[in-house]
Amino acid sequence: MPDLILHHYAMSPFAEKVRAMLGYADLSWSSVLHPTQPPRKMLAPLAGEYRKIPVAQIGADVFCDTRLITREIARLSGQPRLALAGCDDKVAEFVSKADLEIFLACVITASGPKLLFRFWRSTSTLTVIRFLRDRIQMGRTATVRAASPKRAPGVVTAHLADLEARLANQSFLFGETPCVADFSAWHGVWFIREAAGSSMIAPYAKVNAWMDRMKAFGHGASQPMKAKAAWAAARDAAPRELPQSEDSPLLGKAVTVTPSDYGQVPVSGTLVAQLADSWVLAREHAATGTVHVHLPRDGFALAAQ
Ligand SMILES: N[C@@H](CCC(=O)N[C@@H](CS)C(=O)NCC(=O)O)C(=O)O
Repeated sequence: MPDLILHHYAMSPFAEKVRAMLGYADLSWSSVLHPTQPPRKMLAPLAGEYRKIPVAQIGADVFCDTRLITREIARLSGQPRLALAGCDDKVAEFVSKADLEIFLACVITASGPKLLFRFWRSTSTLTVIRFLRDRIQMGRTATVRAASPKRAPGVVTAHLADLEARLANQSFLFGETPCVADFSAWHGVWFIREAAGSSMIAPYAKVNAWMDRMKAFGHGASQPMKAKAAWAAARDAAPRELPQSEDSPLLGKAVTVTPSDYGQVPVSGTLVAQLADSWVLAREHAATGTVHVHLPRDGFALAAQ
């Protein structure tokens, strides 16, 4: 069985960032599909209350947020530049903008009747209604400010011009081989060109050619897996050994870790490690036994329960 299990859904841009990276890294993985909006009852025994997608699992370790998932792919593939820690500050700055401000502008720009029609064709009217209701509610409670529908296309065209300039003399955004930044930029433009079928990117020749190169990496070799088999994979494994934790008065205590941008549902558990880039919570469930849920520190808040 492959090491990595990805919990995702087809239309998720952040899941596409991970799928494309798995393709480039040439890793095989197991694919567990979940609904496009909560409740995600089959994911909860593993990731608790975490409400975003994707989530990755390696045995009894569960990784929330693509920053930690890409770190695991970099480790499994032996390609350090696929993780933020393996790149310089310029890459980190680019990724942080691409993964939030640009991503939201791409989604707002691409969302329209054509995308809704494609989504509706692949699902049901009820699912589309539930999805829209969920995302409107998520937008209302978000603390991060997304560009307005009027301003978002301008944010995207400025981003496309920036990508076009970066690609003038090189094949990928930060050199001749891809790094984590290419995958962070890929998922937003993938949503526009591939998921929504928009021609907005057509005038940008270098960006289109780069997108074709990114698309050619494929998604690696994946095999479908049922959620219950993923539970069993967690139950049959023990969480991996943790590195030395930093000191924290909350170690061993019941805590919550909550995203600070959107989808701010607190994830609960016992704090078992505070590491340089992440917090690790232990959780128990009859279906999975003990799992360790890894969440990034950057962009998340830790609190006593
Ligand atoms: N910072 C997160 C963002 C993930 C994210 O926003 N995912 C979207 C789907 S692409 C999401 O979860 N939307 C709400 C949902 O699916 O319930 C990451 O890097 O993984």
